[in-house]
Amino acid sequence: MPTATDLSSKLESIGQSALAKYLAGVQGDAADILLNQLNQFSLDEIAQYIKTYGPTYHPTPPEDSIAPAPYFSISDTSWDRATYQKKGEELVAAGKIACFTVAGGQGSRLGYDGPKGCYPTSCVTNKSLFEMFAQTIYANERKYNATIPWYIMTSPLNHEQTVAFFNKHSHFGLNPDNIKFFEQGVMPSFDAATGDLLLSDPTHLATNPDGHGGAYKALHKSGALEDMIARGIEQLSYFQVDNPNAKIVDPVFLGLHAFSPESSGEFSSKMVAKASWDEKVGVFCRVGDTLSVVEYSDLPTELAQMTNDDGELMFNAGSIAIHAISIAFINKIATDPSYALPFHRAVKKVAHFDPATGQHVDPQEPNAIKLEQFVFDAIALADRSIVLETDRIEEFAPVKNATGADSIETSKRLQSQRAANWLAKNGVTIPTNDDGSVNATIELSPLTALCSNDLAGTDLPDSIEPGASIEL
Ligand code: UD2
Repeated sequence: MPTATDLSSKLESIGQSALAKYLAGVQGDAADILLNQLNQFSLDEIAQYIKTYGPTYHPTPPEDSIAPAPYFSISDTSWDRATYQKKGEELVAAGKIACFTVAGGQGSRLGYDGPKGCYPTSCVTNKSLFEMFAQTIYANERKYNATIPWYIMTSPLNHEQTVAFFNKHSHFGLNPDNIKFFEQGVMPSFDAATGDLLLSDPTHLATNPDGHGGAYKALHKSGALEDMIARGIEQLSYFQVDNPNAKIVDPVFLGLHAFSPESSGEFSSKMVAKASWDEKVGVFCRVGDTLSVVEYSDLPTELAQMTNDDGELMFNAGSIAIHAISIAFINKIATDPSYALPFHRAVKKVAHFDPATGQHVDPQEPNAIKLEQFVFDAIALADRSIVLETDRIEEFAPVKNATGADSIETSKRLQSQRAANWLAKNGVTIPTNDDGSVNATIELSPLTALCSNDLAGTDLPDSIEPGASIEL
């Protein structure tokens, strides 16, 4: 392992003089801790990232034309939904599907001091997001008489708390052997003005999780991919920790992804029609010849607002961050350098220790660059990637913010609305407000039903009382 002297001269040679000088003067355990951390990174790669994304960063304007992406429309009857559903069900029943949740984010917008998956979210009983997903997996295992392993990506910021939460709740009744937690990687944060690597304290570099796109490497490095291969898993059902309505085992989607001639079975996605031009979701677009997600912050306003003759948004395919990804494709992205994903750059406030003054600095303005990879950038590397439209209320109730749009309040309303829709389809009279919204709070456990059809023949009330709060 390189010594402090080796690393000091290496840092000097890549233009990190301040850190090189500091490292040369650090002694004992403190030096060991810092050395250990530095040795986890390739300093040549870091130097390259700082050169590309640091103080002299020049974004290259996109040269390719942008057009709306094609997708399998929810109202299109020209493709055989029933056949794909059957094929998808066969995959699940054969034990070839695993669930994969990305849960490494900080959840800072929600203002919750813990892993987001632990957040009380169900609309009547306040089950955590993790419990809702666990019960959904359990119910699917029961329905298909199959094991559905669950892989959960955490980050160094929340790994221990996440594992402890599952232990405390006895894995919500799932077999612990079938739940695998692994940590995503981190990237060093660096000063936006100087490109200097930052220290979070006297013995640690300041780092940030490397984005959900870090999942590919982390799946490989942690042994999770190997575990999937040993279990005969072929496809992953990918979803974010913040969406309690995600249909995390969807045979139609999995069948279409794996068997449609229009898909190479590598990476597929789901979309909903955007609620408004400025909704904060990425948009599926065709950039040049390639299908891509253009993040909301990158889509020019004039394109986002463009409408067709019927007044509908042209760029309406909003990403709900649900994907199907093949194990073979993940392996390729993780191990083949020609499949490397790009980095996205964000300028953020990063508190740090100044080695020159020995002072802790709490910046008032954004001062540092954080680099992240995005999972959906792999779409461009797939041979043929498809997008399936789905219904917003059925599948998208994100919990992002403490209040306002995409908050716990809007999520609970959507969960309740979905439950009401399922009950109404099965003959239950639902009380409504003047604006048509449900005048009750209704929680339907995944153990009761995974879709409205599951309610057929079950014992249901004739009607729900106005204003009731009810769990079924
Ligand atoms: C994401 C999508 C957006 C849209 C929306 C739907 C991105 C960049 N944007 O927006 O286009 O689809 O979701 O809800 O994804 N995470 C990690 N590790 C990380 C960073 C994030 O695991 O290093 C997880 C995080 O725990 C969460 C998910 O990724 O489950 C989304 O992260 P976000 O909250 O940063 O993305 P958001 O809501 O801005």
